[in-house]
Amino acid sequence: MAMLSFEKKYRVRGGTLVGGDLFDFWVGPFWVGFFGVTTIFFASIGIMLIVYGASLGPTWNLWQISINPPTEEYGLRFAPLKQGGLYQIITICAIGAFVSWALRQAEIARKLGMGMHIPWAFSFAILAYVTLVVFRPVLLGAWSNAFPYGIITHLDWVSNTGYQYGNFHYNPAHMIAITFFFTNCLALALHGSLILSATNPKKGEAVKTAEHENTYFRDTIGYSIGTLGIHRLGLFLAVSAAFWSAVCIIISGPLWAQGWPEWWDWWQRIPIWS
Ligand code: UQ2
Repeated sequence: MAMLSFEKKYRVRGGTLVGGDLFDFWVGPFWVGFFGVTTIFFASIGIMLIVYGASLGPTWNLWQISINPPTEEYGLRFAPLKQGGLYQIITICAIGAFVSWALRQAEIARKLGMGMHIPWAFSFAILAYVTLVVFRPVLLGAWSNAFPYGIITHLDWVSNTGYQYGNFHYNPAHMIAITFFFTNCLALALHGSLILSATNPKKGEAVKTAEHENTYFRDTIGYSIGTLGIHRLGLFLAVSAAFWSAVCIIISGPLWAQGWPEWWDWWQRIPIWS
């Protein structure tokens, strides 16, 4: 792969968190690093175990393949390989790969003298995943509460878990999470369309700058959040969506075991109504 002329300037030594300069080199365009090695390690084993699990049957239909967690009787113990043990090892590999990736991001950020915004933001995505497959199952006392690794089966899990609480849309934290997802979608639509419209003017015209971008929004809604501001807003909305997603599922069961519509009975019980 070709290296851009200015890229050499950024191929600097140092910034590693462990191992000194042991893995401080590049393979093609990719910086390796200790956590690059651990990412490849965990991801390779995890993927091979997924394929092995799929090979055990009963189907090769991509939509129907599923690696399932142990049944409830195994509680929080390790299960035999074919009774959910595979799922448990795959989950360890997944967390190992995700955390390795976050630390790789941190090392590269240090190497380039950047802030830690990227690894921190990614950590919220990891938090949401670990909440689903570790924290909540532990609080509920059985790994069986984790979601299965399959395209259709994980959708069925979401549906079943939602209906287990009557109507999940009445979960207040779920409401907040959804609102962040939708607002994030709006912000990215506004931002993406603004950037493309400014950088793709009519044939023969010069590319527009931030002055035009600011003016567009001041003229239409009387306010521009700014070029840095829109990215701060996007980061906040995305991280908040992941955070409240984790909250909405961790409280379902451990904190509230009835239907979510019933949770709102507190509103009917306010003394002021009587
Ligand atoms: C903006 C700006 C950008 C943008 C966008 C806006 C020049 C390139 C999209 C407009 C965004 C606003 C007004 C905030 C909207 C608020 C919510 C909660 C969606 O002003 O600066 O930079 O991309």
